[in-house]
Amino acid sequence: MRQLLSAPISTESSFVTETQCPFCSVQCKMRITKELPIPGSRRYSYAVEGIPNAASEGRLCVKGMNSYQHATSTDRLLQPLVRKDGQLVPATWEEALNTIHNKFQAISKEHGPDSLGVYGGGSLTNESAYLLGKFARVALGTKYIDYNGRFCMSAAASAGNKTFGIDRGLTCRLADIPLARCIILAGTNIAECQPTLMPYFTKAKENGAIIIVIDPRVTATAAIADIHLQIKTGTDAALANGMLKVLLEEKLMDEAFIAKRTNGFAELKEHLSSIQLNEVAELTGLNEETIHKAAIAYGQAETGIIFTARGVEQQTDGHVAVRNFLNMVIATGKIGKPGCGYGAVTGQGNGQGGREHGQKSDQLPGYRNIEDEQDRAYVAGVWGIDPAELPRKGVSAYEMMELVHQRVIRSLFVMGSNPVVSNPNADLVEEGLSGLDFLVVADMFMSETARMADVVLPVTSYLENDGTLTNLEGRVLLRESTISSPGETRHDWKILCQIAEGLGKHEYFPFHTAEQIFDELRIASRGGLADYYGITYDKLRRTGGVYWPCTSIEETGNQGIMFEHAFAHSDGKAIFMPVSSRQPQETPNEEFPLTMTNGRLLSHYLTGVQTRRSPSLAARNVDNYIEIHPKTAKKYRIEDGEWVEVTSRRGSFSVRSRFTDKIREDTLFVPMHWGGVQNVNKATSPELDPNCKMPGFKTSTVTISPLRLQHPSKSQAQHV
Ligand SMILES: Nc1nc2c(c(=O)[nH]1)N[C@H]1C(S)=C(S)[C@@H](COP(=O)(O)OP(=O)(O)OC[C@H]3O[C@@H](n4cnc5c(=O)[nH]c(N)nc54)[C@H](O)[C@@H]3O)O[C@H]1N2
Ligand SMILES: Nc1nc2c(c(=O)[nH]1)N[C@H]1C(S)=C(S)[C@@H](COP(=O)(O)OP(=O)(O)OC[C@H]3O[C@@H](n4cnc5c(=O)[nH]c(N)nc54)[C@H](O)[C@@H]3O)O[C@H]1N2
Ligand code: SF4
Ligand SMILES: [Mo]
Repeated sequence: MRQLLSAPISTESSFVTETQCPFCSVQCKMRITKELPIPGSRRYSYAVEGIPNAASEGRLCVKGMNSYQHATSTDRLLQPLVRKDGQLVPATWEEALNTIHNKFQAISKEHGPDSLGVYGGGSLTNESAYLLGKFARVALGTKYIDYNGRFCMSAAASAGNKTFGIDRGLTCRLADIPLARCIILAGTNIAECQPTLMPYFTKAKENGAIIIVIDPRVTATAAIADIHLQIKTGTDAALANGMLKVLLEEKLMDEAFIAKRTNGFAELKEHLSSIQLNEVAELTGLNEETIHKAAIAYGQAETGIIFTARGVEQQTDGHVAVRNFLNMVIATGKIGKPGCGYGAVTGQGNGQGGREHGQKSDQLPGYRNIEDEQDRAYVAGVWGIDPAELPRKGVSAYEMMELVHQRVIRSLFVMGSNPVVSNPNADLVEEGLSGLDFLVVADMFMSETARMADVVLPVTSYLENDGTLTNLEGRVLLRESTISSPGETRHDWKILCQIAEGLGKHEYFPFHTAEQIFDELRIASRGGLADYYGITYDKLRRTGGVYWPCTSIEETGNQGIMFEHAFAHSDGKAIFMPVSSRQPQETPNEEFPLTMTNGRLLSHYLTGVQTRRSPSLAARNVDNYIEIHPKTAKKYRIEDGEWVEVTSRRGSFSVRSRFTDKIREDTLFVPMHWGGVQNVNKATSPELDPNCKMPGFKTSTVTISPLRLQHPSKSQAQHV
């Protein structure tokens, strides 16, 4: 039998390759050099340097600098694994693929095609993401496909669609940031999450911009703020109402813009008459003067940009909270011109492209709508199938997990995600996944989800796989590989073609290169909102990146400022929406008196599967922790650095306490990068935003207690 992954991965003994960081949405370009072994040693040395490109301007953050480490780690999965007698054992590709074909066919025959589910991710290239959507609908014939981007971009994307008629992360260029005179950073921690973008903001500040940060914590980003609104978690919609009220009262709205370019202002104005600033202050835990000051700063500035990210969006009211910030943007006319706009700060490397081409349950490529007859007919035509064969819309990512739990979905195919850690209410998700008839996971590593699988498929990493990714600006970038695939790893898209072939669907998946898939994607997206038709690999090589929409080969692509003359709704106008200040959020009570939020650290990425395999990154934060204000800790008799059990209505996890006065006293913060007993998602809320099905990750009520039972300490003796 073959050896399991013990040998170092066998790529070239030395190389110089130009690639893109596999982590966040900036997609910094870099050059990695693997050098010949030092004489007498078996260890290679690697050098990493940033390559200037439009977004990163040659910068890299600590994650990018160390991203070669996981990709070249001996922990990489190098051959397929199949579960036999309860154990995952090495197998040939033939055996793994046969097992998948037989199981998928048997389950589909017995329970119908919708008993098969597909779960994708925003790290996949556009080519793999596109093919995954086609794979679900054409090869498996299931309506159940969704992806981790549901937890990431769905609130902002749905809000952008409703207000502007289109969703592209930034409506402006990064180059507009230094031109803005006021910048609002709402629930976004750029300094840790998109660190190479920070110089754009410091430049803006040097140019005299006022920076307003809205965050319950004094983050590294808040350190550059002129005004920090240290808001109560989950109350951003109310804050935006307060700011809108001030803008209206102080006559800082752009009446000409409102009249010419928007609809629905009368309703908003009427709604604002019921808003009282003192009530907003009460709800948000802020003081009236600071809200007033912040609104005036934004309203009086000649130019301005509002950014939102997951702090505002991962809430049960994420959609309407973003729409209320968009109300501010269009009420002041700060859009469609230099130094102005809105940015939903996209998360994953291909968080933008991954949400455009059909991984989402209700979407077809090019942002087409799976329930729209014309869209169905067009895509069915490109795919060579009868529109009637195309499944209808399925359900969102967490709802899929509920269907798994209810055994409506009997088999799941996971590509590019670690759902057992990243879903809310993780205990239920784990219980559901462990009851599946058949679980397939395609990954580079033995993630927590892969460990539960019946078949694990080893995939190539960003170093070895060609493809395009669309960064947070909406710029499509080509990432080409010169490195051969280690062991028996295969590209995601290749695996999809091979499974489809075994299911008798070869004619729909005849691809030999990523470029061939992209060429089909171009046609499938043609005429859609996210039109990639005019983008080719050749053009990407020549230009270094092209913004979508790009509708013809001759065109250079939208240059980055959107909505200069019209919005994307049929009448060209943006739409206001009145938003209530009192949104249904989990509220503290006697049993669960504290509000817990969560988020990210500089050195780890998402569920940590990759960054924990990078020794330089892992060493920076070995274990998870909970940020707690010392005054709150005192009330719960918790000491700095001791183990704490955190319990919500869903479940419990345990982490060490970390005292900080940089957080609100009524709020706790836990990083999201750990699984197992340290997984914050054992306690997070699975309540979904009704508009976009985003879970309310960022607001959960909990109680905390020190975990001292096994190790009685002196302090415990004093307290108990
Ligand atoms: N280092 C690192 N970088 C990453 C990632 C990573 O895992 N690690 N992940 C990438 C991905 S996929 C994503 S989606 C992005 C996420 O990027 P961000 O959204 O910036 O990251 P988070 O830390 O989740 O949340 C941002 C901030 O929201 C605050 N917050 C919490 N609750 C509230 C609230 O109710 N209101 C407001 N206004 N703020 C609140 C938190 O305190 C936190 O500082 O980062 C990307 N970049
Ligand atoms: N509590 C809480 N939970 C959250 C969030 C939060 O802020 N708080 N944020 C949510 C957000 S915004 C996100 S984006 C999700 C992310 O949640 P996940 O999708 O679970 O995140 P990752 O850890 O990136 O998991 C990706 C997996 O795919 C593998 N992988 C990476 N690249 C590839 C590839 O190219 N192909 C294949 N086949 N596999 C690959 C990695 O090794 C890893 O195992 O988490 C969500 N969960
Ligand atoms: S993590 Fe993001 S900011 Fe850091 S190097 Fe990678 S792409 Fe750039
Ligand atoms: Mo994300």
